[in-house]
Amino acid sequence: MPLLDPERPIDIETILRDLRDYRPRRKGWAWRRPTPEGYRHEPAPFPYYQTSEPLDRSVPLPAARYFHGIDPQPSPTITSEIASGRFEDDIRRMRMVAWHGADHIMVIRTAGQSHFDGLIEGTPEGVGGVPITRKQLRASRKALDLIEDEVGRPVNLHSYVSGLAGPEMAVLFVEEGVNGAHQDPQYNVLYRNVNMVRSFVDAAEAKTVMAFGGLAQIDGAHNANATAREAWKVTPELLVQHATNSAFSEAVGMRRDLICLSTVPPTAPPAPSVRLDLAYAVALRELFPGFRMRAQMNTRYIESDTREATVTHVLNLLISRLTSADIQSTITPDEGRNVPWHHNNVAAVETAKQVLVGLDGLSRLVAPTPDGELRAAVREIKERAVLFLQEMLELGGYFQAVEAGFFVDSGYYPERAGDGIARRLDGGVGAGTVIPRAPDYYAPVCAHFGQSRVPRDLAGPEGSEGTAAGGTPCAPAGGCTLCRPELIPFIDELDPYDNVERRLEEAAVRRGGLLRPEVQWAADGYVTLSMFLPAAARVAEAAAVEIARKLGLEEPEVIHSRVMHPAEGTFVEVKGIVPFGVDPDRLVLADPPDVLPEEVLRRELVEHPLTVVAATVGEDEHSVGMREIIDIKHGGLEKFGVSCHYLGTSVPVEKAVDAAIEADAGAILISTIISHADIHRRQMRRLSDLCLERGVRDRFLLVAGGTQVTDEMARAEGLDAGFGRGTRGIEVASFLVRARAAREGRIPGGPGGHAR
Ligand code: Z98
Repeated sequence: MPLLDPERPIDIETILRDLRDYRPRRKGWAWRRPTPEGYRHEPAPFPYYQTSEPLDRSVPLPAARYFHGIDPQPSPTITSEIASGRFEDDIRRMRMVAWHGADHIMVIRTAGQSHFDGLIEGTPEGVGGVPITRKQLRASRKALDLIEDEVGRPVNLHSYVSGLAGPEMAVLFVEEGVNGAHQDPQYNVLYRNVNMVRSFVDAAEAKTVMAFGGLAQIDGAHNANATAREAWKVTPELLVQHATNSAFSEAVGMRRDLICLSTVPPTAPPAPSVRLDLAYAVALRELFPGFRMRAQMNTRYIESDTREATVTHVLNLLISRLTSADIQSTITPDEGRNVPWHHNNVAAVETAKQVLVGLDGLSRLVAPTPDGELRAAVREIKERAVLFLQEMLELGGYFQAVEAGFFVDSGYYPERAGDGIARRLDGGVGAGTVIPRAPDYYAPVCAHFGQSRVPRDLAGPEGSEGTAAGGTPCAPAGGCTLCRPELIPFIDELDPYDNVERRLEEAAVRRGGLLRPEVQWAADGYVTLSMFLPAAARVAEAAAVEIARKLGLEEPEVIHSRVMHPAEGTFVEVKGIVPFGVDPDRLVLADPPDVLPEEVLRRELVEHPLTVVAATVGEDEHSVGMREIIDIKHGGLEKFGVSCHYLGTSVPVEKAVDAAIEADAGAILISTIISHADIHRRQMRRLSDLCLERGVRDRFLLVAGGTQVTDEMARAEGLDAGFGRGTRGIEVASFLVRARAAREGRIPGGPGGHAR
């Protein structure tokens, strides 16, 4: 398959071509490869202690440009949850997040899929997630195989194996090279009201298949946190839920190092969250050695404020760094107000990367105190969890405890609020569907839980149980889809209307060859407007919608509002659809500013020092523009090593020339803002003439700046350059360094350097 071209969008048509014959090239979960302690991400000048191998291609954090463009990847796997409803759009999103450092793509499945008691085929559009089908998985895995090559790191694909069709999903996932899955029978019982017996029997089969395929498993304990009325109170129960799924998984044959506990910091500010969350995180890690930790974000308290959500996530990441995380989840900051948007997926991944790298080596500096408040809190949570388990046992076990409403009760165990989710042993979806296996039951497959007997007529000479003739349990039957992928039936689209080809056609029509904004689906047209209105919330929200409508946005809708003061005003964010596109071929593109790299400027100015004399000339009292060009504060000439003599405002041109001669300067910079009666032009001409009269024109570079000045104008008046509104110090510095070097027959930055 051809490699992706980093300069071009991924071609969905190519991904979809020949899917029938596509085979995933690897199976099972891939962890990041850690870098040794003290590793230097060259040319970074610092050692790192909790990072992993770098990417071949990536988008580094914004501030990386001050650090030689480095992009250290933190140690934990980073998740992005992808859920637009259309897998063809999600594939592009997967590529974007992979470039920002995500290597675990968790595809949220469409609402209600956990109630399907079988697999679905084709690629219908989803609601609140993507319908998980063979074609969708195969296309996603194929795209990720390409993306892996592009970024130079394995990227794991993940979805859900809970629900009524858990075992079928597990088989599908192994066949299609899916690398991880949520699997927790308690999730079925508590949140989907699937019968308990059915859920645990299914889980045994599903987990066996997942173990065979080397998938990482994530449990569902965090859901108790997300649904509880007072989330911090369910911490003892969370430990019990983790224990139940982990023990069951190991008993079925899963490897401990692929069993990931979904640990979620239970609280968020204004609760004193770090104090509460840290105790739970420490208790969990102490009780579950050898298991992996998947640090889920707190979603319970996310509303529509992306700033608030981000701060909660940063605090969650602090907990991860103070304890440990093998997989670091990210929830998008817009989770509470939209189906997450592309750029918010990226924002969440960047938040995780930024904070984890920023906190690199934290535990070398601070460690939780061995005694004191934290220990007492940890002990208390553990004790409550043990008491919870004991009472479960006294009652007869897990099923009885569920019947008695033990779970998701918002009392802090052993307190009870009586509001737990009670289910009946003989109730729920799928009740009564579990039947004992016949004594001669034979499952002709490589991975299967429990008893399976090869029929006599198929059995090899040396036995009739389990691994029979041919070495695998399925060999007597001619193999199974887990070991012989050519046996997998591939069913393409079943619905002539609701399928990916149709959607791609519709998107092409919507685009019409034009560029349109998008956040979720190709060319969906959505943009966000942010505004402050000096009115109370209700009025401000209504006004914001009206303003958006008048600006021409279709379907305007308030997605966030925040009171700044009950009477003084409200900040409102509105989303709406732009009803047009623009033709990219007809855009006039501004040339990027032609500046030298900062290190080249600095080197040049050390090797060839430069003094400039600067003044606001004529009868002009404006000083701010010139000061910004000179002062180090906002990146003026001083920052790069230019020595500047600023003479002040209303300086006669003669005085500027005298001062330059006296200081043996290399350049004279004049600022001239007032343009009445072309005075600015006359000042420029005066400077040029005076230097010529005195015979010093060749000694100085002559530069003018001001809001009405242009380069052409300055040159026409005899100067070497002119700079207008919005000029930055680095542009002037680059000009001075280049022009002087050119006069001296040198190239700044050395041969092959930056002569442009
Ligand atoms: C997460 N964003 O964990 P439905 N099985 C388990 C689950 O935890 C979940 C599902 C299935 C969160 C998502 N978890 C919450 C153990 C969901 C989902 O029924 O298709 O929604 O199953 O990343």
